[in-house]
Amino acid sequence: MTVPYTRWPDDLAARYREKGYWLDLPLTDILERHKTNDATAVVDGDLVLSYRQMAEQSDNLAAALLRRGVKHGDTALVQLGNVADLYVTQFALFKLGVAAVYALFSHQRTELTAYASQIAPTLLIADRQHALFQDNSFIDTLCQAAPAIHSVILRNDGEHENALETLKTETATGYIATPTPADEVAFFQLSGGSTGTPKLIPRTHNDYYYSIRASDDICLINADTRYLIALPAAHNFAMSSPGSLGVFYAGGQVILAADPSATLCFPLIEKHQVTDTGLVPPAVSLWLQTIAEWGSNAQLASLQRIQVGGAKLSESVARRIQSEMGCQLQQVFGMAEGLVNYTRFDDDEQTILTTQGRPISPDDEVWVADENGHPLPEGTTGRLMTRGPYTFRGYFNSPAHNASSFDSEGFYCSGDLIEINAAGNITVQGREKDQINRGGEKIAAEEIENLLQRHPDVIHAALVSITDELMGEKSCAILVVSQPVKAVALRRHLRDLGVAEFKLPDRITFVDALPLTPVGKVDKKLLRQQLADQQAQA
Ligand code: AMP
Ligand code: DBH
Repeated sequence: MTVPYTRWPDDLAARYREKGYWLDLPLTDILERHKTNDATAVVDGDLVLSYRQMAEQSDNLAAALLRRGVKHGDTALVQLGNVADLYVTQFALFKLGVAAVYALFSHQRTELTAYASQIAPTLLIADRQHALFQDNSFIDTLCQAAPAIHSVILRNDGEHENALETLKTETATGYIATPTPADEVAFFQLSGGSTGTPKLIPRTHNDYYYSIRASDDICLINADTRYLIALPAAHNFAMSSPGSLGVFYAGGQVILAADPSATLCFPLIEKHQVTDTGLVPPAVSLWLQTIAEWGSNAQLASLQRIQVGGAKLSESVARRIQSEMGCQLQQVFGMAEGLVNYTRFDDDEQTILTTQGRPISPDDEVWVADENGHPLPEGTTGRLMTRGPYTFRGYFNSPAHNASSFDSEGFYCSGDLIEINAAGNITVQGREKDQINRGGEKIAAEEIENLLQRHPDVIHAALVSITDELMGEKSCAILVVSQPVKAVALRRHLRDLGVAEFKLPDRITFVDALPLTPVGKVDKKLLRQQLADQQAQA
């Protein structure tokens, strides 16, 4: 069975092929191009993997999974952190034609169960080093939620027949890859989302491969690139803008870091002579702070370019990058749903410092709509609407949500409020979707409100953003309770239900009743205003 998804209409698909965006090549081609290359592909701590080794290990893993009954057209749930095995696994699954969800390492029970129940995987690949997989109890729960799982492969699980380490080293003889056709789903990206259940984004080989090749041109990636991946490696930014796949396409080197802390990253940059990296704004601020404290940026001498995205970068921080880090800035405004905007390195300074750039492709159609879906004139702020050769056409199995996220011509409404200037550069002005952007990590308000409301003492819950100097935004839960309950107890309740730590409310406050709009919805604008007033007084 192939994974169902909403396709591009024939006329657009024909156009994307004609223009050379869609090459009808599977993503396995990225590795195929370099499979006999002995140059380093990935550095993961002491482990150094060449392209040849990555090609061999992914063949081995694919063949071993095939012997275990995993087959073309299946789906998989994978949770691996910033480790070389993530890439070996990804290429193995591309080769097998298995569409996977690559969950973030920060994801917990709630997220993994939600993904598994949506895609009904036959295969689970995870890491014993993750707290959830230290014993088998959660695996049993997952298998109940997703009874099709028949193979469980674990990393760091000793030396037995189902350990990832065993599978990737069992030599495959004569294995031949059978990726899904290039216009089929290669894998699922994760949406930051705004709904109770996390949504999945089907990405095809054709669309994703185009975004990667075109990103390489814009981001100046080549075989000499040494790219530090310090953000979650499975995130769309770190995977494709240009990310690991962009670096592999060009034959460069990926250097992995477990997190973006300066103490970890600066020595790695120096040791491996890193040339490029991608960061979220709070990480940039922390790097600048470290440079100021140490009075030196000498360890960053090899760093030529830094990409910043995931959340809005302030002009004041942007200005400091060139002078204090000694490298060029590229702003990136992207989304796992598709559309990615970059400032270009030859743009004027004002554009680089104050805009989030312009789309990758001449065929990215981006316009600004008012609340009724009508186009607004240039220079006015409104809703971002887009379609194009690598922007998805619908979330997986979500007809109701799709009906409200797309207009009748297939334009996706991202929920961002933007302005487009005369030169076509976009500035992100705000957001309409019910989401908190906590330094690039997205929190769907409804997901956390639902979980809070499962606490016996919570009657109503609203989650809204509060401004934070370092993170840009943090989250605040405003609760109506039936009897006094401590904030620690509520956080424990959320942890017990199992959600990513970054989704726990940073602040919790209590009110007698939530304010409502005239139509009876919770008035979040008013709540945000009230919290801002309180912050201003404090
Ligand atoms: P996600 O849904 O997790 O892929 O996150 C995509 C969203 O992140 C976008 O729709 C924006 O709201 C936000 N975003 C990404 N990059 C930027 C940026 N450079 N400036 C402001 N917001 C951004
Ligand atoms: O925030 C994002 O999702 C994002 C940011 C920069 C993204 O998906 C991307 C680049 O590709």
